[in-house]
Amino acid sequence: MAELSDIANEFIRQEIKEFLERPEEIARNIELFARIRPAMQDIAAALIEGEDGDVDQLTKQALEEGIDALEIMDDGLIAGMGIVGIKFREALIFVPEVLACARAMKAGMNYIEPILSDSGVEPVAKVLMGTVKGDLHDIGKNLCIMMLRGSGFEVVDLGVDTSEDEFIDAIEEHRAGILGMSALLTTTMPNMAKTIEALIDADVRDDVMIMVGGAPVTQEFADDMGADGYGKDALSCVSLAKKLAGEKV
Ligand code: B12
Repeated sequence: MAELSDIANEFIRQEIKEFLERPEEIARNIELFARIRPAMQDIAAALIEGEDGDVDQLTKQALEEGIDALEIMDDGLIAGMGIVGIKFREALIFVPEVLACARAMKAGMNYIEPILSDSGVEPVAKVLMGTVKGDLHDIGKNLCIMMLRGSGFEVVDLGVDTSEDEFIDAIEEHRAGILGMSALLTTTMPNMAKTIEALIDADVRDDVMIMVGGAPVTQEFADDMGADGYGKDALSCVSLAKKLAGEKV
Protein backbone atom coordinates (compact mmCIF):
# COMPACT_ATOMS: atom_id res chain seq x y z
CA MET A 1 0.00 0.00 0.00
CA ALA A 2 1.31 3.44 -0.97
CA GLU A 3 1.89 6.24 1.55
CA LEU A 4 1.27 9.96 1.19
CA SER A 5 5.03 10.49 1.28
CA ASP A 6 5.35 8.38 -1.91
CA ILE A 7 3.77 11.27 -3.85
CA ALA A 8 6.51 13.54 -5.21
CA ASN A 9 4.43 16.70 -5.72
CA GLU A 10 4.04 18.64 -2.49
CA PHE A 11 0.94 20.51 -3.67
CA ILE A 12 -0.85 17.21 -4.44
CA ARG A 13 0.17 15.80 -1.03
CA GLN A 14 -1.24 18.93 0.60
CA GLU A 15 -4.49 18.75 -1.39
CA ILE A 16 -5.09 15.14 -0.30
CA LYS A 17 -4.26 15.94 3.35
CA GLU A 18 -6.28 19.12 3.52
CA PHE A 19 -9.37 18.49 1.39
CA LEU A 20 -10.09 14.76 1.20
CA GLU A 21 -12.10 13.27 4.05
CA ARG A 22 -13.54 9.94 2.93
CA PRO A 23 -11.07 7.13 3.78
CA GLU A 24 -11.69 5.27 0.49
CA GLU A 25 -11.09 8.46 -1.54
CA ILE A 26 -7.90 9.25 0.41
CA ALA A 27 -6.61 5.70 -0.17
CA ARG A 28 -7.59 5.71 -3.86
CA ASN A 29 -5.92 9.05 -4.54
CA ILE A 30 -2.75 8.16 -2.64
CA GLU A 31 -2.47 4.94 -4.68
CA LEU A 32 -3.17 6.84 -7.90
CA PHE A 33 -0.77 9.75 -7.43
CA ALA A 34 2.00 7.58 -5.96
CA ARG A 35 1.92 5.58 -9.21
CA ILE A 36 1.84 8.65 -11.46
CA ARG A 37 5.19 10.02 -12.63
CA PRO A 38 6.19 13.46 -11.22
CA ALA A 39 5.73 15.32 -14.53
CA MET A 40 2.09 14.15 -14.64
CA GLN A 41 1.59 15.11 -10.99
CA ASP A 42 2.75 18.60 -11.94
CA ILE A 43 0.12 18.78 -14.69
CA ALA A 44 -2.58 17.56 -12.29
CA ALA A 45 -1.49 20.16 -9.71
CA ALA A 46 -1.59 23.00 -12.25
CA LEU A 47 -5.06 21.87 -13.35
CA ILE A 48 -6.32 21.77 -9.75
CA GLU A 49 -5.03 25.33 -9.32
CA GLY A 50 -6.84 26.37 -12.52
CA GLU A 51 -3.59 27.60 -14.08
CA ASP A 52 -4.29 27.16 -17.77
CA GLY A 53 -0.97 28.74 -18.82
CA ASP A 54 0.98 26.24 -16.71
CA VAL A 55 -1.05 23.27 -17.98
CA ASP A 56 -0.40 24.49 -21.52
CA GLN A 57 3.37 24.68 -20.92
CA LEU A 58 3.68 21.42 -18.97
CA THR A 59 1.62 19.43 -21.49
CA LYS A 60 3.67 20.75 -24.39
CA GLN A 61 6.88 19.92 -22.52
CA ALA A 62 5.71 16.40 -21.62
CA LEU A 63 4.87 15.66 -25.25
CA GLU A 64 8.26 17.00 -26.35
CA GLU A 65 9.88 14.65 -23.82
CA GLY A 66 8.11 11.77 -25.51
CA ILE A 67 5.42 11.04 -22.90
CA ASP A 68 2.41 9.34 -24.44
CA ALA A 69 -0.67 11.55 -25.06
CA LEU A 70 -2.94 8.98 -23.43
CA GLU A 71 -0.80 8.98 -20.26
CA ILE A 72 -0.97 12.78 -20.11
CA MET A 73 -4.75 12.65 -20.49
CA ASP A 74 -5.31 9.94 -17.84
CA ASP A 75 -2.57 10.64 -15.29
CA GLY A 76 -2.30 14.41 -15.66
CA LEU A 77 -5.61 15.90 -16.74
CA ILE A 78 -8.27 13.37 -15.62
CA ALA A 79 -6.48 12.60 -12.32
CA GLY A 80 -6.37 16.33 -11.52
CA MET A 81 -10.02 16.78 -12.41
CA GLY A 82 -10.85 13.95 -9.97
CA ILE A 83 -9.63 16.08 -7.03
CA VAL A 84 -11.47 19.13 -8.42
CA GLY A 85 -14.68 17.05 -8.50
CA ILE A 86 -14.33 16.07 -4.84
CA LYS A 87 -13.65 19.67 -3.73
CA PHE A 88 -16.66 20.88 -5.72
CA ARG A 89 -18.89 18.20 -4.20
CA GLU A 90 -17.82 19.20 -0.69
CA ALA A 91 -18.47 22.90 -1.50
CA LEU A 92 -14.81 23.72 -0.90
CA ILE A 93 -14.70 25.38 -4.32
CA PHE A 94 -17.48 26.82 -6.49
CA VAL A 95 -18.48 27.20 -10.16
CA PRO A 96 -15.95 29.97 -11.04
CA GLU A 97 -13.04 27.89 -9.70
CA VAL A 98 -14.30 24.76 -11.50
CA LEU A 99 -14.60 26.78 -14.71
CA ALA A 100 -10.96 27.83 -14.33
CA CYS A 101 -10.03 24.14 -13.94
CA ALA A 102 -12.14 23.26 -17.00
CA ARG A 103 -10.25 25.95 -18.92
CA ALA A 104 -6.96 24.46 -17.74
CA MET A 105 -8.15 21.00 -18.85
CA LYS A 106 -8.95 22.46 -22.28
CA ALA A 107 -5.46 24.02 -22.49
CA GLY A 108 -3.98 20.53 -22.15
CA MET A 109 -6.55 18.91 -24.41
CA ASN A 110 -5.66 21.35 -27.19
CA TYR A 111 -2.35 19.49 -27.56
CA ILE A 112 -3.72 16.01 -26.92
CA GLU A 113 -6.69 16.21 -29.27
CA PRO A 114 -4.86 16.36 -32.62
CA ILE A 115 -2.70 13.39 -31.58
CA LEU A 116 -5.51 11.18 -30.32
CA SER A 117 -7.87 12.21 -33.11
CA ASP A 118 -5.45 11.54 -35.94
CA SER A 119 -6.00 7.90 -36.83
CA GLY A 120 -5.31 8.36 -40.55
CA VAL A 121 -7.53 5.44 -41.47
CA GLU A 122 -10.89 5.08 -43.22
CA PRO A 123 -13.81 5.71 -40.81
CA VAL A 124 -14.95 2.57 -38.96
CA ALA A 125 -18.44 4.04 -38.56
CA LYS A 126 -20.16 7.37 -38.03
CA VAL A 127 -21.06 8.36 -34.46
CA LEU A 128 -23.30 11.18 -33.22
CA MET A 129 -22.35 12.44 -29.75
CA GLY A 130 -24.20 14.94 -27.59
CA THR A 131 -24.73 15.93 -23.98
CA VAL A 132 -28.45 15.73 -23.22
CA LYS A 133 -30.91 18.55 -22.68
CA GLY A 134 -30.33 20.75 -19.63
CA ASP A 135 -26.75 19.58 -19.20
CA LEU A 136 -23.72 21.77 -20.02
CA HIS A 137 -20.94 19.34 -19.04
CA ASP A 138 -18.82 18.47 -22.06
CA ILE A 139 -15.33 17.55 -20.88
CA GLY A 140 -16.05 13.81 -20.71
CA LYS A 141 -17.99 13.83 -23.99
CA ASN A 142 -15.13 15.65 -25.69
CA LEU A 143 -12.59 13.11 -24.39
CA CYS A 144 -14.76 10.31 -25.77
CA ILE A 145 -14.97 12.10 -29.13
CA MET A 146 -11.19 12.53 -29.19
CA MET A 147 -10.63 8.84 -28.51
CA LEU A 148 -13.27 7.74 -31.02
CA ARG A 149 -11.72 9.88 -33.75
CA GLY A 150 -8.30 8.53 -32.85
CA SER A 151 -9.68 5.01 -33.27
CA GLY A 152 -10.98 5.72 -36.77
CA PHE A 153 -14.58 6.76 -36.14
CA GLU A 154 -16.11 9.76 -37.86
CA VAL A 155 -17.82 11.76 -35.11
CA VAL A 156 -20.45 14.49 -35.41
CA ASP A 157 -20.37 16.56 -32.21
CA LEU A 158 -23.86 17.80 -31.32
CA GLY A 159 -22.52 19.83 -28.40
CA VAL A 160 -24.25 20.33 -25.04
CA ASP A 161 -27.89 20.84 -24.02
CA THR A 162 -29.01 18.72 -26.99
CA SER A 163 -32.79 18.46 -27.29
CA GLU A 164 -34.66 15.36 -28.37
CA ASP A 165 -35.52 17.06 -31.70
CA GLU A 166 -31.86 17.91 -32.30
CA PHE A 167 -30.91 14.25 -31.82
CA ILE A 168 -33.70 13.17 -34.20
CA ASP A 169 -32.73 15.75 -36.84
CA ALA A 170 -29.09 14.67 -36.60
CA ILE A 171 -29.98 10.99 -37.09
CA GLU A 172 -31.97 11.91 -40.19
CA GLU A 173 -29.31 14.28 -41.53
CA HIS A 174 -26.14 12.30 -40.89
CA ARG A 175 -27.31 8.69 -41.26
CA ALA A 176 -24.92 7.64 -38.49
CA GLY A 177 -24.98 4.10 -37.17
CA ILE A 178 -24.28 4.98 -33.54
CA LEU A 179 -25.69 7.62 -31.19
CA GLY A 180 -23.86 8.48 -27.96
CA MET A 181 -25.44 10.45 -25.14
CA SER A 182 -23.65 11.95 -22.15
CA ALA A 183 -25.16 13.21 -18.87
CA LEU A 184 -23.39 14.39 -15.70
CA LEU A 185 -26.35 15.44 -13.58
CA THR A 186 -28.82 13.13 -11.86
CA THR A 187 -31.49 15.65 -12.95
CA THR A 188 -30.59 15.32 -16.64
CA MET A 189 -30.06 11.53 -16.72
CA PRO A 190 -33.81 10.98 -17.29
CA ASN A 191 -33.49 13.06 -20.47
CA MET A 192 -31.57 10.15 -21.96
CA ALA A 193 -34.62 7.92 -21.51
CA LYS A 194 -36.89 10.71 -22.81
CA THR A 195 -34.69 11.02 -25.90
CA ILE A 196 -34.96 7.27 -26.56
CA GLU A 197 -38.75 7.51 -26.24
CA ALA A 198 -38.78 10.47 -28.67
CA LEU A 199 -36.66 8.44 -31.10
CA ILE A 200 -39.19 5.60 -30.91
CA ASP A 201 -42.08 8.04 -31.54
CA ALA A 202 -40.22 9.53 -34.51
CA ASP A 203 -39.63 6.01 -35.85
CA VAL A 204 -35.82 6.39 -35.95
CA ARG A 205 -34.89 4.31 -32.87
CA ASP A 206 -33.93 1.29 -34.95
CA ASP A 207 -31.74 3.38 -37.26
CA VAL A 208 -29.05 3.73 -34.56
CA MET A 209 -27.30 1.75 -31.85
CA ILE A 210 -27.45 3.84 -28.68
CA MET A 211 -24.62 4.13 -26.15
CA VAL A 212 -24.75 6.19 -22.96
CA GLY A 213 -22.27 7.40 -20.36
CA GLY A 214 -21.37 10.06 -17.81
CA ALA A 215 -20.36 9.87 -14.15
CA PRO A 216 -23.82 9.14 -12.62
CA VAL A 217 -24.90 6.71 -15.37
CA THR A 218 -24.74 2.97 -14.67
CA GLN A 219 -25.13 -0.22 -16.69
CA GLU A 220 -28.40 -0.86 -14.87
CA PHE A 221 -29.75 2.59 -15.77
CA ALA A 222 -28.70 2.06 -19.38
CA ASP A 223 -30.48 -1.33 -19.49
CA ASP A 224 -33.63 0.09 -17.91
CA MET A 225 -33.95 2.87 -20.46
CA GLY A 226 -33.33 0.52 -23.38
CA ALA A 227 -29.90 1.75 -24.50
CA ASP A 228 -27.72 -0.71 -26.41
CA GLY A 229 -24.64 -0.12 -24.26
CA TYR A 230 -22.99 1.76 -21.41
CA GLY A 231 -19.35 2.85 -21.14
CA LYS A 232 -17.66 4.02 -17.96
CA ASP A 233 -14.82 5.99 -19.58
CA ALA A 234 -13.39 7.12 -22.91
CA LEU A 235 -11.55 3.83 -23.48
CA SER A 236 -14.67 1.75 -22.90
CA CYS A 237 -16.57 4.20 -25.12
CA VAL A 238 -14.26 3.18 -27.97
CA SER A 239 -14.53 -0.58 -27.35
CA LEU A 240 -18.30 -0.25 -26.98
CA ALA A 241 -18.59 1.74 -30.23
CA LYS A 242 -16.53 -0.94 -32.01
CA LYS A 243 -18.83 -3.64 -30.65
CA LEU A 244 -21.97 -1.70 -31.61
CA ALA A 245 -20.59 -0.94 -35.09
CA GLY A 246 -20.09 -4.69 -35.54
CA GLU A 247 -23.65 -5.43 -34.42
CA LYS A 248 -25.11 -2.74 -36.66
CA VAL A 249 -23.80 -4.15 -39.96
C1 B12 B 1 -16.31 20.43 -14.53
C2 B12 B 1 -17.66 20.41 -13.83
C3 B12 B 1 -18.53 21.47 -14.11
C4 B12 B 1 -18.23 22.58 -15.12
C5 B12 B 1 -18.48 21.99 -16.54
C6 B12 B 1 -17.50 22.53 -17.57
C7 B12 B 1 -17.58 21.76 -18.85
N1 B12 B 1 -17.26 22.44 -19.92
O1 B12 B 1 -17.89 20.57 -18.90
C8 B12 B 1 -19.27 23.67 -14.71
C9 B12 B 1 -18.64 24.61 -13.72
C10 B12 B 1 -19.87 24.47 -15.86
C11 B12 B 1 -20.31 22.83 -13.96
C12 B12 B 1 -21.60 23.27 -13.73
C13 B12 B 1 -22.52 22.58 -12.94
N2 B12 B 1 -22.28 21.45 -12.23
CO1 B12 B 1 -20.72 20.32 -12.49
N3 B12 B 1 -19.15 19.30 -12.32
C14 B12 B 1 -17.99 19.37 -12.92
C15 B12 B 1 -17.07 18.25 -12.35
C16 B12 B 1 -16.17 18.88 -11.30
C17 B12 B 1 -16.20 17.50 -13.31
C18 B12 B 1 -16.93 16.86 -14.51
C19 B12 B 1 -15.87 16.39 -15.46
O2 B12 B 1 -15.55 17.08 -16.42
N4 B12 B 1 -15.25 15.23 -15.16
C20 B12 B 1 -14.11 14.71 -15.91
C21 B12 B 1 -14.59 13.87 -17.10
C22 B12 B 1 -13.36 13.31 -17.82
O3 B12 B 1 -15.34 12.78 -16.59
P1 B12 B 1 -16.83 12.45 -17.06
O4 B12 B 1 -17.52 13.69 -17.48
O5 B12 B 1 -17.47 11.57 -16.07
O6 B12 B 1 -16.62 11.63 -18.43
C23 B12 B 1 -16.03 10.34 -18.51
C24 B12 B 1 -17.02 9.17 -18.34
O7 B12 B 1 -18.15 9.51 -17.56
C25 B12 B 1 -17.34 8.74 -19.72
N5 B12 B 1 -18.41 9.37 -20.49
C26 B12 B 1 -18.90 10.63 -20.45
N6 B12 B 1 -19.85 10.82 -21.37
C27 B12 B 1 -19.97 9.65 -22.05
C28 B12 B 1 -20.81 9.27 -23.10
C29 B12 B 1 -20.73 7.98 -23.59
C30 B12 B 1 -21.63 7.58 -24.71
C31 B12 B 1 -19.83 7.04 -23.01
C32 B12 B 1 -19.81 5.65 -23.51
C33 B12 B 1 -19.00 7.41 -21.96
C34 B12 B 1 -19.06 8.71 -21.49
O8 B12 B 1 -16.12 8.98 -20.40
C35 B12 B 1 -15.55 10.21 -19.95
C36 B12 B 1 -14.05 10.18 -20.14
O9 B12 B 1 -13.43 9.16 -19.38
C37 B12 B 1 -18.14 17.28 -11.74
C38 B12 B 1 -17.65 16.37 -10.61
C39 B12 B 1 -17.46 14.93 -11.05
N7 B12 B 1 -16.82 14.20 -10.18
O10 B12 B 1 -17.90 14.49 -12.07
C40 B12 B 1 -19.25 18.26 -11.33
C41 B12 B 1 -20.70 17.77 -11.20
C42 B12 B 1 -21.06 16.85 -12.35
N8 B12 B 1 -21.45 19.01 -11.32
C43 B12 B 1 -22.45 19.09 -10.51
C44 B12 B 1 -23.34 20.20 -10.40
C45 B12 B 1 -24.38 20.14 -9.28
C46 B12 B 1 -23.27 21.28 -11.29
C47 B12 B 1 -24.19 22.51 -11.32
C48 B12 B 1 -25.68 22.21 -11.12
C49 B12 B 1 -23.64 23.50 -10.27
C50 B12 B 1 -24.42 24.78 -10.07
N9 B12 B 1 -24.83 24.94 -8.84
O11 B12 B 1 -24.63 25.54 -10.98
C51 B12 B 1 -23.90 23.10 -12.73
C52 B12 B 1 -24.86 22.53 -13.80
C53 B12 B 1 -24.71 23.18 -15.13
C54 B12 B 1 -25.51 22.41 -16.17
N10 B12 B 1 -26.74 22.81 -16.42
O12 B12 B 1 -25.02 21.44 -16.73
C55 B12 B 1 -22.59 17.83 -9.68
C56 B12 B 1 -23.73 16.92 -10.13
C57 B12 B 1 -24.47 16.34 -8.94
C58 B12 B 1 -25.54 15.42 -9.38
N11 B12 B 1 -25.55 14.28 -8.73
O13 B12 B 1 -26.32 15.67 -10.24
C59 B12 B 1 -21.16 17.21 -9.79
C60 B12 B 1 -21.11 15.67 -9.69
C61 B12 B 1 -20.32 17.84 -8.65
C62 B12 B 1 -20.83 17.47 -7.27
N12 B12 B 1 -20.43 16.37 -6.72
O14 B12 B 1 -21.60 18.18 -6.70
N13 B12 B 1 -19.79 21.65 -13.54
